[in-house]
Amino acid sequence: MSKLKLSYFDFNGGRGESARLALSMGNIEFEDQRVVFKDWPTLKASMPFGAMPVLEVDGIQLAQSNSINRYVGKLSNLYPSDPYQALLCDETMDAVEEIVAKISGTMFLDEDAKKAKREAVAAGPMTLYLTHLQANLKARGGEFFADNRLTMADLVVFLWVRGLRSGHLDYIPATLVEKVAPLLVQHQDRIAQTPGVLAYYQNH
Ligand SMILES: N[C@@H](CCC(=O)N[C@@H](CS)C(=O)NCC(=O)O)C(=O)O
Repeated sequence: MSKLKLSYFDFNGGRGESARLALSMGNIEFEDQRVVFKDWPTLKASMPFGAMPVLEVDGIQLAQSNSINRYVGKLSNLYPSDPYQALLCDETMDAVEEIVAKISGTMFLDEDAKKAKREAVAAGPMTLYLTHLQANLKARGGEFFADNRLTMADLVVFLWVRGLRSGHLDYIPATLVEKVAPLLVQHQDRIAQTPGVLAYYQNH
């Protein structure tokens, strides 16, 4: 088994959380490097593409959250082996990444510009993405996004929806998901009750 080290920021969310969660659910041993924000400026240059998550596999650094998600999903049996089901899983994860990137792009705007941009994203693309993900979930039986079982796609959507509903993102209404995609709220609640997810958050 390869030696794994996952580096990501020290909070229970964001692009690196799905990989940490999946590795733990799969009982895959890894070094969990949780970077505190004050250390980031000195660490940034040591990361490929200057960002995290980064997964070291036997000392080789690899980046890009969804590439990491696919890899750890395969290790922990949370990624479909059927090519079409894998496509459904990937489509879901990439849709979330696309909309997450629209919000991270506002992080360092001044307050007025941030408010205007985030309100526009919430009313426009975010509503569209939530609505479409909900329609996909419904069309696939209402429980899981791919493979009729829990996969990385469910973990990624669960974490994203949980983050949106926490109200921690200024100018994104915490009630948006409930309003436009109530099935995703039910999905979040159900995934949160999965034994492996429950066990992980008892310790984190
Ligand atoms: N496309 C990359 C984006 C990575 C990214 O932007 N990560 C953020 C945290 S979620 C980051 O490292 N931000 C700090 C910085 O860019 O200095 C991925 O999917 O992993």
